[in-house]
Amino acid sequence: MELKGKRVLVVGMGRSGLSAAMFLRRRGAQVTVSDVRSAASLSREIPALIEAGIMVEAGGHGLLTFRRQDLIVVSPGVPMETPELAQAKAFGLPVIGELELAAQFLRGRILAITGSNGKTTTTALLGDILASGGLPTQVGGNIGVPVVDLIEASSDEGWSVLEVSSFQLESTQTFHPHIAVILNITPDHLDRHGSFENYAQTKERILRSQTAGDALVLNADNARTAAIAERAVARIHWFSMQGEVVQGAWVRDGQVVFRASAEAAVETILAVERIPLKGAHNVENILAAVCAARLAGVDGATIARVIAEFRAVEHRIEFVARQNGVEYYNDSKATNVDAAAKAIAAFPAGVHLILGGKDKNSNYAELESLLRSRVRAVYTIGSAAEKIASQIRGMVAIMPCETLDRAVIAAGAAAVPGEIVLLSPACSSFDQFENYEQRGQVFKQLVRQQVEPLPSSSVAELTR
Ligand code: UMA
Repeated sequence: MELKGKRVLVVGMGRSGLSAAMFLRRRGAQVTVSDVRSAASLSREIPALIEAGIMVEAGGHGLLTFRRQDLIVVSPGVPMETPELAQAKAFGLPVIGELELAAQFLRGRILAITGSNGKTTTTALLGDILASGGLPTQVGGNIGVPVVDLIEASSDEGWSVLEVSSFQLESTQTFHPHIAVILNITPDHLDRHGSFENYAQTKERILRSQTAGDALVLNADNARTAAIAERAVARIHWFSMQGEVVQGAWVRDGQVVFRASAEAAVETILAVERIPLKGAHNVENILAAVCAARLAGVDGATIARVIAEFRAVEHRIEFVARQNGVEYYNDSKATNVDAAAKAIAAFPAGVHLILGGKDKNSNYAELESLLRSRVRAVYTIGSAAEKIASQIRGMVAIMPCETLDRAVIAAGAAAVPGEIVLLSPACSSFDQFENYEQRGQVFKQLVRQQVEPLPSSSVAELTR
């Protein structure tokens, strides 16, 4: 793709948009960025853009801005149905996402991980395993590092380990992972994709450019994921918690095992009890990672060593503190119902659960059996609070708290020794926070303040 002299519009001035704009500018494009946020709220971002010679449109998207372009690059959080984008497409302008832009310039091989839950943990773990196996490795994507930021340091011998979301896959055309992993597909982002089937089909775009020489790792236990096998051209390796697979990874007599092909010997990787991460879902993530890492050529002993030393990624069932026998866990990354279900299931009983945030057209009644069997009380926060309460009423005690600080205080006061306070909100954060990371940081600060009181100004600073 030739960028020199091209007029390129970047939509969105978040992490992806800023990186894409700077990359395009460095490659000689005439770049404009457009964002719905006001110039005042973008006061941190705008000076560096102007300095780099990038034109800025703030406070809304102008129809004309979207017309006079050779290419439009969209941030993942911007829906394709946005009227200005839809109109630009109708005029025949090429519209791609930041991932597709990066894919056209990234050198070396790509290991891409998608799924509704477990992506970040599996991506971080695979990044560590490949690097420990001596492979030049970079990690990026939805995990927080825009893929365009990996281009300059990429090499033909190297690997890019990428967490890819449905938002990023939606606008891909040539994105071609040499190894693709689909961990699971359960309802998420229904507000954006309209239906579960649309969402699932967007995830399937990960294999769109794969050929027979590539590899695809699929979850045999998740029906919607397993169904993808019919449409795949790449070699499939399966992982399963429920039983043996012909080629791939499973659990046998308490050991994670792997078999490269029907004819190959079964390799023992490590005992399940050596996995340091909480929850059965994390064993699934490990099985997927074992498949992908063996396919990338890393030996079993290295894989076992890295897994045994791996610690929970921040905001995923992350242990925060223990006070008077009560343990606090931050699972702010649980932005859908299935993720929250997995976190609750990681604890046998006595959970004080903080739920809520911005609803994504989810059904919280799906938590019923877990709420009844493991959860002592639910503390609701955010704009989804009333909907959540109406769907789970009668299943568990509910305490409306509106805000996270009130929920932490209420849950901490109610929990008795041996019980758990868990933030696993099943919603996105955008109604009260900048993103799930900030929500998790605020939670941790509030917990630490409760355990070891801090001056109130530091929490005020964080929540501002
Ligand atoms: N904006 C517009 N017009 C719109 C909508 C948004 O101008 O119609 C602007 C916003 O005002 C804001 C910017 O777009 O200034 C935000 O862009 P963005 O939402 O794409 O966010 P980024 O900061 O670029 O972060 C994105 C991913 N965000 C989303 O997909 C929502 C990050 O994933 C990712 O880490 C980052 O790129 C780097 O690749 C976050 C996420 O929540 C973690 N992902 C979802 C998830 O995991 O569930 C998919």
